[in-house]
Amino acid sequence: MRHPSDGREPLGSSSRTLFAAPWLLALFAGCGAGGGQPAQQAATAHPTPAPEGASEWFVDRAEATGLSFVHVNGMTGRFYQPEISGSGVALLDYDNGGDLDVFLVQGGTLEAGHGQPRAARADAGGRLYRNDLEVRPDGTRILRFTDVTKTSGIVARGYGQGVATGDIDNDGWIDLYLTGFGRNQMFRNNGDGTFSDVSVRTGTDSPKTWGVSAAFVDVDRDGWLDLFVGNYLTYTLETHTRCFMESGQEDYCAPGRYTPQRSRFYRNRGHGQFVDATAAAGMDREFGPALGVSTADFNGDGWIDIFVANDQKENQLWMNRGNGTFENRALGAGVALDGAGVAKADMGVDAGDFDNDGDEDLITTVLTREGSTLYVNDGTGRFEDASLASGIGIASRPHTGWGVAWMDFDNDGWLDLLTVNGLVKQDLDARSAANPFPYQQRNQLLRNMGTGRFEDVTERAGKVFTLKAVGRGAAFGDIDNDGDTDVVIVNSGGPARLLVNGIGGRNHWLGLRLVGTEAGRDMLGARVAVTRADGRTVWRRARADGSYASANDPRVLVGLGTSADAPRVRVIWPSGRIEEWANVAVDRYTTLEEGSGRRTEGSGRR
Ligand SMILES: [Ca+2]
Ligand SMILES: [Ca+2]
Ligand SMILES: [Ca+2]
Ligand SMILES: [Ca+2]
Repeated sequence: MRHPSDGREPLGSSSRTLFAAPWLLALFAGCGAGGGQPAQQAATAHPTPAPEGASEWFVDRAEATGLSFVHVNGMTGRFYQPEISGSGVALLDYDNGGDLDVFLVQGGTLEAGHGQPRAARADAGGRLYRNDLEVRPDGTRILRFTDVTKTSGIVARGYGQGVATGDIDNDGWIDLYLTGFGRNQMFRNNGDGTFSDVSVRTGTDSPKTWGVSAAFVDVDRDGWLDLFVGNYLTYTLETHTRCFMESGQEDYCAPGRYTPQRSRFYRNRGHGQFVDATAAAGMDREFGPALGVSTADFNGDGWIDIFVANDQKENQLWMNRGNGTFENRALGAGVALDGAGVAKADMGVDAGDFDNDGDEDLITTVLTREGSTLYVNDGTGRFEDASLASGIGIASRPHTGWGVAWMDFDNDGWLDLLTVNGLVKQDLDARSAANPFPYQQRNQLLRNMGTGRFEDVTERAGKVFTLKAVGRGAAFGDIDNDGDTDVVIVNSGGPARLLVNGIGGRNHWLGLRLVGTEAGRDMLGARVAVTRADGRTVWRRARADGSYASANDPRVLVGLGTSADAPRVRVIWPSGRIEEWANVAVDRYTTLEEGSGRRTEGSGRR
């Protein structure tokens, strides 16, 4: 258990012992004075008293906290393709209140002959919920959400699919991008609780496309976030094709029945003005039915790359050449197909250093009987399929996976895997009058044992993991600011769930928000090396993308196990600048601002 006083240790002389290491002396030689003092946020040192159900690892608190969202997929038996793929969710601090608010993407009802999909109800469209988290003096956390969609000015049009978050104009207020069937929408955050629809003005509305997962990423290091949008299939209700299972039952078609749609890359010319640079970046010729997008520096050259997970087609690994263009090296890198040469139905994806060797590894979620794919990076951007050796392949075979994240749910310093599952082919045994569209499955939690192998701990993860639903999007982040990762899940045609973590707080943790000097925004793509007193280092990065059609907490949460010593933190900013902070307090969130640390030389690797 963590001690109440751990978070209150002042930054003091103990840190100087770190300077005894000769290599550290070399690192800090010539550094200016005044650096290395991180800006402390309000201490969150008090352990959280046990809430109801705290003996369980995860408890669903959606309804109890006012997150009362029910997804509408509009299934009527006509099997229109977009009905099966929605939708996503974003965790974003839109009001800079210091806690994560929630945007949930809504579907609707699709009707042929209307050109644009029509909303199912007057209150349809995505919903924005403000987090009114209250932390009482005794440490009790009261989590409450208020639906602020109406006053926010966000009017989500059409049949929604996904969401991405990023501050497009560097004004310190996070902006919102919604993908959907028929058009996408960009909403600029006005900083006063309201948003303006700037889709057309920013040139990112992309009419007649079917966008799913998107990611903001500064690919050219100019300080402005660019935008990659993964598009799925060329499909209209008018050209809809009927497909049947072997049993004769009509169902949704496999993606191969339709032509993939070209994904889009928009370059931010500055101040949130975008230009379609898909062709200029060299991304216009190779594309597949894209469902998942994850951005990370896969070969450690300091330039952020883009991985695109395609549904039953080869994936793309867009390696950033550093001159505004990309090269798809997926085949040579071993991530176009799985280790057996099969193009699986990749849907969700996440990049993270699960084996703590300093490079970004990949997980993709796929169809039932295929088994998720674990691609292990050798440090140079070449990958090996370790799905079987890790145990992940076998464990995930019963599931059709969507939302996924490398998340250290127990804060032991090893990234675990949570996958959100739901079928795309009907489970005819479960079909009934009450359940005419039986696509339900259970979610899964796999614990990283630190040996390269994973253990299925779903049965121990809480009652919420016994429920079956049609899981799709999932966003991961610390929604109650208590130092462990919580999860918001969208279930197609069902209620959203808020899985509050009740186990991570048993270990120590480090919470970092990485912001830019001028922009004051989250520096997506920044890499962090956290070195503990015993010399062990873990690498993490600030990211909002990954999972499926969703946007995660951009803060970096690092599990420290039983170690309460203040670690040393090195940050590699997207600009290429490397800075170090000698000791950063544990069990609380600290904001590290670019330019306020000790500048160091060195590469992006250990
Ligand atoms: Ca903004
Ligand atoms: Ca690795
Ligand atoms: Ca773990
Ligand atoms: Ca939490």
